[in-house]
Amino acid sequence: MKTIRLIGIPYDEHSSYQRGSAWAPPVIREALYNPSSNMWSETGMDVGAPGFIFDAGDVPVADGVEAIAQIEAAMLAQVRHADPVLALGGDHAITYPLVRAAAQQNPDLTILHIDAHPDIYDEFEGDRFSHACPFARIMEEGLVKRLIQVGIRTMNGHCREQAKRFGVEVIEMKDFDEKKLPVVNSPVYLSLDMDGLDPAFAPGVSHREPGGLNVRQVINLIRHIDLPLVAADIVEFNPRRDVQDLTAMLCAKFVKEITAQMVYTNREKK
Ligand SMILES: [Mn+2]
Repeated sequence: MKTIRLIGIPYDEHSSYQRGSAWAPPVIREALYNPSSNMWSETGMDVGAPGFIFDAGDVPVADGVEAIAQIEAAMLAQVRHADPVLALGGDHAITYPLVRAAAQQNPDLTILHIDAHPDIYDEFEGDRFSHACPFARIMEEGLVKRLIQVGIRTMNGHCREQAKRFGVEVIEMKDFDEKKLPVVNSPVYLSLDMDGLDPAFAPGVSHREPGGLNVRQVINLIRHIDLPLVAADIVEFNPRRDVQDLTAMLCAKFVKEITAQMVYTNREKK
């Protein structure tokens, strides 16, 4: 059985509106081990049992130009073990270096990206590494085979052009159909932006965008991945905006469900 490597990336320097997601990793860990719940995934796996999760701790990231390279190096050190890696952000800017590293181990990745926002601006407020830009950098470099975005509800003209230019498969929230979930045909990187959920379920985000996914729909999207889920991130949880730990507990639930899906989809088949 594969052990899932958990790393925290406490980094939010490229947030455009509000900082605070750098505080998330220790808050998510605390929620994960909160005695109000248990460590069982809904699939019937006790992901708290020995051998399921190896916690590699938080990556020290300095502010400034070296940060992106530091995050990539830290992720590379994890993916080299050939075990699935789950990264806790941090803002969405971390996904670019995380995918750069994951792609070195897995050249044909499909990214399943759950978000209110396409995060595909060429640049945002003069910042090409903004949390609004990671998927432009990923697609420019041809790091992945496919990018599938789900839950999007903030498309503007520029981002629509960018999506077309890069051949992104965008499932806007207005068109989301639970009976037609995206089908993948290569190993998967899951990028879960907590603002993809409706703010009623996940208020602890910087950019609250009404009209989003519910918790069950996101779990079903995770459960629908039937090829190896090799890496994932949970980003944009901002503890400063949370209400009564609702979003912290939700992140913890996703850690459990993603871990279980990683174990299941990377199992050795007889
Ligand atoms: Mn977002």
